[in-house]
Amino acid sequence: MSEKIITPVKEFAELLPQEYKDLVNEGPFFERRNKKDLGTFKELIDEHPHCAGCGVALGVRLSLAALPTPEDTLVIGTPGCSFFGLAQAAVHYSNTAFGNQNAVASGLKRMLKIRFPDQHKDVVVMVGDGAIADIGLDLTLHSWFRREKIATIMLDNEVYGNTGGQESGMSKQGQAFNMAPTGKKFPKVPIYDIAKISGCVYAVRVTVASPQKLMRAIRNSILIAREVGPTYVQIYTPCPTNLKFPSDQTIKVAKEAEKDYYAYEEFVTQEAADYLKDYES
Ligand SMILES: Cc1ncc(C[n+]2csc(CCOP(=O)(O)OP(=O)(O)O)c2C)c(N)n1
Ligand code: SF4
Ligand SMILES: [Mg+2]
Repeated sequence: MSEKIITPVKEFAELLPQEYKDLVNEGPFFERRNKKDLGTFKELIDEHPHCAGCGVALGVRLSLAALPTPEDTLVIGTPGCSFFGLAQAAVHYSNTAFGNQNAVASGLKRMLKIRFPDQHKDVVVMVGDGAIADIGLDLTLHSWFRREKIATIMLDNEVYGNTGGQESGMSKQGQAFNMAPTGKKFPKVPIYDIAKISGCVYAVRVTVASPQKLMRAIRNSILIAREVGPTYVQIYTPCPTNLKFPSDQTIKVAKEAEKDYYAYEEFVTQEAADYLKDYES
């Protein structure tokens, strides 16, 4: 992407709300950003519609701030709470029919490779747990089996948040919701473990309570997907509205989960580790 592409034509620029002018003028483009830079640049408009204390919104913000080259990144989303924020972020974004994200991302990645053979164009799927573990499971797995060079990021709030609280394959056993009041009868679907045996060359499980690790995982997953193969990052992004905890407790809930079933884990093949070492040196 060139600066020309993100700069609106004069007539249109005058009509844009200030929030969008800020995305253009103070967005993340062309400069390397990090966690410490959050709040000093504009990666998402302030009036995004996530609930107060939303773990998904935090996961989206940290992931966007960790993109190695936002100007050359295409984020693919699907219905779910994450797409509220993503659709209003300073990044190229395309939505898909629910669950189709990895199929659409595969096609776009191949098309971008043909159109820009000498440049890296990163295609990054950023969607909810229901989109990956339930309705889009077959398309996700087949993109990994085919070794498509895309990064897949799950924002795991352990529920269908966007539609008012239905049980997801990633919900915890025993957890009850507004629209699933009797409690879940089986454990979380082990997508992280499935990723490791389905073709992913790099996989990480992390929570929003560890922003440094999270951002490193996002960056690594995107760099490795450029050359080596599919990658997967699963982020625990607790939802105060549906899990019914106070909205100022999100980090505490994530921290507690880290001590229990959401401890940090990383899987990397030798080929991916060597690639990363060469890239950094
Ligand atoms: C084909 C299709 N089925 C169902 C829906 C309705 N729908 C929209 S979002 C959603 C659940 C999203 O859950 P998840 O992927 O976990 O994301 P979250 O909202 O929790 O972030 C559902 C079932 C839809 N839009 N399209
Ligand atoms: S329902 Fe949950 S995941 Fe969705 S915006 Fe609200 S807090 Fe975030
Ligand atoms: Mg969800």
